[in-house]
Amino acid sequence: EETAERGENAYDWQSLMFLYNAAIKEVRTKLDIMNDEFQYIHQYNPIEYIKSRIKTPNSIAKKLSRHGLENTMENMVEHINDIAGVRIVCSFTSDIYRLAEMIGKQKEFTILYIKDYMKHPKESGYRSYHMLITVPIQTTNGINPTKVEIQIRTIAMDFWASLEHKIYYKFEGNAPEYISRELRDCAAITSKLDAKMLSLNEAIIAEKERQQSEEEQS
Ligand code: 0O2
Repeated sequence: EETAERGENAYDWQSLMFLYNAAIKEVRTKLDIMNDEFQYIHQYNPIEYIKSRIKTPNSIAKKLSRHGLENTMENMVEHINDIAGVRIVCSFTSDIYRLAEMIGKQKEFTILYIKDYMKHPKESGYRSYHMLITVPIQTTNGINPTKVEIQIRTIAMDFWASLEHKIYYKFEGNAPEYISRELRDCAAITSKLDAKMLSLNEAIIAEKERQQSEEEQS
């Protein structure tokens, strides 16, 4: 029965995945252009790298069941907001808000919501800036607003999140308290590292400006 159901819905599944893939392409291109503009204004590239992925059917099913929802295509489209995911890894915490502002100004993007886990870190220690947007995808059937979750983080935040994700998955959410505590400690360390790197960068910029004005005066 399950196979028959999947067969009937194969076309829908494929066209949905086509939309999510197209949406990722649109977002990545816009971000590339934004990075170039940023280079032009601030003389450096804030984006270290961009990763994108389509959530696997298995991971979608798991998330639906975590939310107590039946594994249907309707529930998936309605409730799973990160089927198309784009992750922007940048240099400094200040870049995150600059990039978020630039993304917010994109006319083609509609911002559905923002979750600022930098201002309000999660219980786990997770920090990141999430934006849920829709991008219009034009097909022969018309315009399809398609959801993409954009996560913006520093390298340090990404380092922590990637490792925490791996460790925590081994316990399927039931990690012993001392491990969760240690992970929260690590999050605090990465947060300190981000703050130090940011102030170091600011000091370097100030020093460069001082040297330049000295050169101009002599
Ligand atoms: P994966 O494998 O990364 O795709 P939720 O509350 O999670 O059920 P929602 O609304 O999507 O639903 O939550 P949120 O917090 O806006 O975004 C969830 C995503 O953020 C996760 O996706 C992770 O990518 C990331 N994330 C959130 N919290 C943590 C955390 O504590 N540790 C790590 N490493 N990542 C986190 P998925 O689907 O859970 O996982």
